[in-house]
Amino acid sequence: MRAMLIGAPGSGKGTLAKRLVRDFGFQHVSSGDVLRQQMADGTSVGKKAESYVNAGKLVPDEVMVELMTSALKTLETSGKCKWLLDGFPRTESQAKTLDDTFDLGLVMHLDVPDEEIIDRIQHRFVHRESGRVYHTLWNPPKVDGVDDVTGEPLIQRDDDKPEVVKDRLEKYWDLTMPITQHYAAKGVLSKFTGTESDVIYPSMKKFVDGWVIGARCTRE
Ligand code: G5P
Ligand code: MG
Repeated sequence: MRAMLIGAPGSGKGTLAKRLVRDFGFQHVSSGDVLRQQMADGTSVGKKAESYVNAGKLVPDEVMVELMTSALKTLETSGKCKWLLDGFPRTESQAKTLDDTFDLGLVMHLDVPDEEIIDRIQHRFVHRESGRVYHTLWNPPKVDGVDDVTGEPLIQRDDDKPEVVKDRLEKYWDLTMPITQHYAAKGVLSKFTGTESDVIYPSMKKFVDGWVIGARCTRE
């Protein structure tokens, strides 16, 4: 029951993960959310990561591997082995280290064109504390500029500035996209191509429905 979403920045990983959590009860583990929480808490990892994240650069592999495998081990120790990774692994080296610890049963590759992504990210606003994501036109908050749940102000991520988004997309194509081959070779990769999450999700849901029937956590 260990699954993963892989896709470019802004391809809709967080948006679709939310729906998969609602429909299948996955534990959502987003590396970006984990890092932003560390940064907000001012931990030593957060301080180390801040300059990389804000500049759209990848945080060093050894920091990410330690952070994410320890988050996953904590889940597994409490009996939760139905999880959905979002944003990790992002390099060949991260993927190999993850493989040494856990077997992923399903890797869903979101394939969304860069032009669509650049347009979306300009309209993205987030609630810093919870990570809730909005789009001013496609998924607006009930009240302009304010989080639906807490009523607190929404912000734009520092790494959503157009020049930083360009760098993030380059990193994706150079370092992350190639690792889909790693999962294709293992026979666990499925690709979902499109420009609208509302169109991608029904086929993704159907696919996960079929996968869940055959998948089992060893602890369940
Ligand atoms: P993150 O946080 O992992 P990214 O770059 O992977 O960041 P991001 O930006 O969070 O991904 P997403 O989750 O794929 O994007 O997309 P989303 O938020 O759901 O959707 C984007 C916007 O589009 C939202 O406003 C949403 O409402 C809207 N939207 C969704 N669907 C549609 C649609 O159909 N139509 C329209 N019009 N809009 C839609 O990582 C951040 C940083 O952390 C570090 C790096 O520095 C990274 O840059 N990091 C790592 N570094 C090293 N290794 C790792 N493993 C790392 N993980 C994170
Ligand atoms: Mg995200």
